[in-house]
Amino acid sequence: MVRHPLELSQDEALVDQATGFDAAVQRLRVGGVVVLRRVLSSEIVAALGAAADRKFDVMTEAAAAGTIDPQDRVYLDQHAIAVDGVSAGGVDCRKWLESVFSPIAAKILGHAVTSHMFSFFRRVEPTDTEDGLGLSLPWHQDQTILQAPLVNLWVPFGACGREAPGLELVTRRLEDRVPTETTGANVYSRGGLSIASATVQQRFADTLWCPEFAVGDAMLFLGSTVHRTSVLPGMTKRRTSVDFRFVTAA
Ligand SMILES: O=C(O)CCC(=O)C(=O)O
Repeated sequence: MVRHPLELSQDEALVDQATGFDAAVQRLRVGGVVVLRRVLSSEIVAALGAAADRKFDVMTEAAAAGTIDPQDRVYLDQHAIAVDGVSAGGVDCRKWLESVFSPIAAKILGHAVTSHMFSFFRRVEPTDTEDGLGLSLPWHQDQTILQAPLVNLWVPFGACGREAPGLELVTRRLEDRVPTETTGANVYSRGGLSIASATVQQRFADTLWCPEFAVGDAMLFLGSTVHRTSVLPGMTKRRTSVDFRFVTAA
């Protein structure tokens, strides 16, 4: 596979090495996104995935029993569950993700960081389409939704981008809010949070990137980076992943 300029190889990507850390920060500053190849061990990724699956099971049972919290129900209907309260091997997932990746986010945001409650484990099926159930997220900027600068850490728990849905991104660092539209197509566009595909094509067609991911890869992108779920024809597998947001600490 040809290497994209906004990715770091396994050796470079080790976030506890000064060189990998600086290179990741540099790529984020230039292109708004960096993919860190094989930065997490397969054991850790499997533990995170199993922890997410357990909480999906608990939430699904609670929904069936009518005991689920109404907000959790809204998330579950979007195939998402909050990262809060999930542990893997006795370790709190939120704290663990913070401990590994917050130095990069802090450097980008120029301040100590914490994770935002708007952080989710997500299951995306190849049958999730923008015009149908609305579970694949349309073009958007996270910053428009949270109304604050942030860095998104996105980690899939299995290979994706080829057989399972991935993510498509604009590989340009943007400072401004890209205009949004309000349509009835899905939960994002109903709230006026989605960016029209025509706008993305007009302004950013030459910068679009749909990375393929292997187990252990992680991606970081800025709150201003325009992105969407990528469901391509011929995909057959479900993807489970975490999208985790770093914001400045109070
Ligand atoms: O995982 C996905 O398909 C969408 C995630 C996303 O858009 C986000 O993390 O903001």
